Amino acid sequence: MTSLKGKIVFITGATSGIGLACARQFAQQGARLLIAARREERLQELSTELSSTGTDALWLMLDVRNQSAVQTAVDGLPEEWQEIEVLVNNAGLSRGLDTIQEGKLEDWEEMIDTNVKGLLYISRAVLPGMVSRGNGQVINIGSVAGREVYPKGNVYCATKHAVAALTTGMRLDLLGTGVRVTTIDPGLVETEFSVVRFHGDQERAAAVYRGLIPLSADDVADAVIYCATRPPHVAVAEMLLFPTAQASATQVTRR
Ligand code: NDP
Ligand code: 8X3
Repeated sequence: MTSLKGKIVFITGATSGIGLACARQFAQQGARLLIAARREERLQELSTELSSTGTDALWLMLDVRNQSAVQTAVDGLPEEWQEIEVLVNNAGLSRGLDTIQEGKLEDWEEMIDTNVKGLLYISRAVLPGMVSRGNGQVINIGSVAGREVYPKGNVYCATKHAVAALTTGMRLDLLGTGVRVTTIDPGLVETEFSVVRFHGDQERAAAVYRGLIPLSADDVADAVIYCATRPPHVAVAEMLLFPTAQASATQVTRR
C-alpha cells in the first residue's frame, strides 16, 4: 500500500455524495485536498471540517462547465498546491428519466456539458502538470450506465459511455508518462443523485432505493482509496461496483 500522506488530491463535486465521502476518506489518509464544486457554503463548511481535523484543504468554487474558469483556477493555484498527484473526476449528474422522443433539451445539455465536457476541461487543465512530473493518477467516476443502456437512460448513459471511452483514450495516450488512469463504475448509490435527476422530487428519488440496500457514498470512496493506494507499478484500470441486490443496470431485487 502506498501512503497518501502529504499528496495533493483534487476532487471535483466534493460538496455531496461520492465526492464528499472521498474528501473525508482522503483526509483520513493524510492527503492535502483541493475540493471543488459550485455550492460555496458547503465548500466552506467542508473546508472548516477538514481543517479542524488537521487536514490541509483549499476550496475552489468552480463550475466544471466553464472552461475558462477551470483553466484559470488550475493555472492560478498557489505554488504549494500545483503538484496534483490524484485527480478524482467525480462532478456529474443526471437530469430526467424520459424517452428520447420526450426528453428535455436543457436536461441533455446540462448532462453533456457537465459529465463529458466538464470532465474534459478539468483533465486538460491538470494532466500537463502530471505528465511533466512523470507521475499522477486520474480516477474517473463512471457508472454501470457507461457499460449498459437502460430504458429512458438514453442521454445520461451516453455521457457515461463517453466517460468510458475517454478513460480508455486517456490510458492509451498517457502510456509511458507514468500517469495512471482508472474508472470506477458504480451501480445504485444513495446520494443526492436521484433528487437531482428528478429535479428535487424527494419521494420519487427515495423510491429508487426502496426495498434494497444500495451502495453508500463511502462504499465507493473505499474503492477510490483502494485504487489510489496501489504501488506505483499497479494501475487498476476499471472497477464495477454493485450493491448485492443488483446484477445489472436493470436487474435488482427488492424485498
Ligand atoms: P450528488 O448529486 O450527491 O453529487 C454530485 C456532485 O457533483 C455535487 O458535489 C455537485 O456539487 C457536483 N456537481 C454537479 N454539477 C457540477 C458542476 N457543473 N460543476 C462542479 N460540480 C458539479 O451525486 P453522486 O455523488 O451520486 O454523483 C457523483 C458522481 O457519481 C457523478 O458523476 C455520477 O454520475 C456518478 N455516479 C453516481 C451513481 C449513483 O447512483 N449515485 C452511480 C454511478 C455513478 P455542486 O452542486 O455544489 O456543484
Ligand atoms: C448512476 C447509476 O443506474 O442510476 O450512474 O444510472 S444509474
